[in-house]
Amino acid sequence: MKTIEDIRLYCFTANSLLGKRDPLELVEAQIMGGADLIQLREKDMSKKEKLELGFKLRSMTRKHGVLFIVNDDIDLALILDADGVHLGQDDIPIQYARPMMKNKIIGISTHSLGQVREAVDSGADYIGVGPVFQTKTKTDTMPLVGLDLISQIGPICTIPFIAIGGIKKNNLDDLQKVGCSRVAIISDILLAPDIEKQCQTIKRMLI
Ligand code: TZP
Ligand code: MG
Repeated sequence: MKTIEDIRLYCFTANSLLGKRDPLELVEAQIMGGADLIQLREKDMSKKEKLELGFKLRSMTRKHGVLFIVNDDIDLALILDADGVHLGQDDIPIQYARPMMKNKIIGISTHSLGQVREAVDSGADYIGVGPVFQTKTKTDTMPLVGLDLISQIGPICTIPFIAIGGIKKNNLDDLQKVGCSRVAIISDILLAPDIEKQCQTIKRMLI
């Protein structure tokens, strides 16, 4: 099983980009293409629907040795025996989440250097940083953080930091030039004509 240090390519369930496609097939294609982690992120499903999908994802990710993280919901993460939970700035604060999650992974979304420091100090296992670039996938985003913030994180951050928001095959080089080779990608993978191949290409570019 991978650890959070191994993460290069952080992937997602399809959420609003699903269309008529089978969510499990899309996840499997991402895993086959080299996804290191799958996050269950479904904003329009009920908890019961997320639970049902989550059980299938747990068994698929376990079979392939890929990490499985649940967005927002600590209760679902625990019921599903996920590897961890991902919390935003408006979700349950980490000091309340940690006693329940114990040694499991807690990831925190951050949008500024102050939030990065706070997340590291509070014992987060990794952080997401973004939105780096313009994105249509999440509409309630904070202002863009840009490559400038990413370039400042490396020197002060002792845990893995993962760039998110508008990350595409075509801007990976720019990100890597400012010291970030861990990326979370939704649309550039799930809207690609061949998801598995797109993951392979992106994974190969990440050093
Ligand atoms: N958090 C900040 S931006 C974003 C999330 C979940 C969406 C990223 O999606 P995409 O399609 O990779 O820009
Ligand atoms: Mg959240």
